[in-house]
Amino acid sequence: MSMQENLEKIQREALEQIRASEHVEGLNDVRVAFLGKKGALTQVLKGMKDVAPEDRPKVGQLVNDARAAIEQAMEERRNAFLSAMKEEKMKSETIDVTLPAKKPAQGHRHPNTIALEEVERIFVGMGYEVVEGPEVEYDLYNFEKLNIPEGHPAKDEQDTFYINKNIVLRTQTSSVQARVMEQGKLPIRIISPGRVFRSDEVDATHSPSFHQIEGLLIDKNITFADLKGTLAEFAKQLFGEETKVKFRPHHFPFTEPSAEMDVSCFKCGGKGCRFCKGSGWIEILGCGMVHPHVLEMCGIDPEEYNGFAFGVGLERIALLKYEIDDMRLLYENDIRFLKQF
Ligand code: 2U9
Repeated sequence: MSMQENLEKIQREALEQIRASEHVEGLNDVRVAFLGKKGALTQVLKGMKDVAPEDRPKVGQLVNDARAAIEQAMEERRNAFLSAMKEEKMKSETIDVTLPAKKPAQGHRHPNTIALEEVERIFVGMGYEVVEGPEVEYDLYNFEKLNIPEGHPAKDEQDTFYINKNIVLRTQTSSVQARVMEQGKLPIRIISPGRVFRSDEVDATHSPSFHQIEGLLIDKNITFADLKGTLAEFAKQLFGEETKVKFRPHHFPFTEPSAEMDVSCFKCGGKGCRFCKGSGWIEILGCGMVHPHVLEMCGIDPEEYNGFAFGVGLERIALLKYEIDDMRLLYENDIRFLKQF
């Protein structure tokens, strides 16, 4: 086989393999096989020393032509691959602007927050101010000034988290109100919402940390009728205009007389159902006339001023309003639960 025939054969084979290659990497193999250091065409060049000197320019020219033809074919095939890949990419990344947009996930207020804002709205509407205070509190404000002295059974009952002998995690937000009374600006009309702590085991109705809203009104000539009127109005705004209230005598160290208030069941209207356990009434809050000794200890003259106070559990309101049967749902923050509100 002449040198020329050999070159033609190499070129034919190379072009054939280029046509048959299916991707850019395949082309690279062809380049190595023909144009590489040990490639077929390179071998021919190495054989030039055996070619007669007068034939060398011609053979050289033929080798160069073959190389150029192979390189050009490779370049064309490569470009074809690249534009096919580009087209594929464009197709897969196409955005269909006619598709309906996805809604961004929207946050929801926690049921506790909704209930709190509702209670605040009602009392602010009656002229009350919202006051907050420290969660870590002196024994003095949490117990002493609220008529719960050392050794008082209420102090043992409420299993308290002690920071040290004199400092506790507050068990009630009354401590805030004791602080406000001490400041001596009268009259007082406040509610104090906030987190409180009791060393309770977790179950469907208990938690070591929950929320309270306590209210306090101090002025001249306040009577139990004022307390009843205020809390009856609160109940109506919270549970509906037709809501009735009932007061049962109770005992708290910081109020005298004291009572618990029930509301007529807003599910059955008082007839008795599963929700109110057949009684027609639902217990909702504790209240009473502020004990004269508490007024005295907070620097207010009980001969001149008196008032009423009440306390309500925020979780209790949220559970009732939304008919939730387990308090733990309010603390777990499961998004599937929260997004229902
Ligand atoms: C001062 C004087 C008296 C606040 C009151 C209650 C009755 C009461 C409980 C309801 C459920 C707490 O969340 S709960 O466990 N509270 O029953 N709280 S009277 O009395 C005060 C407050 C401040 C200076």
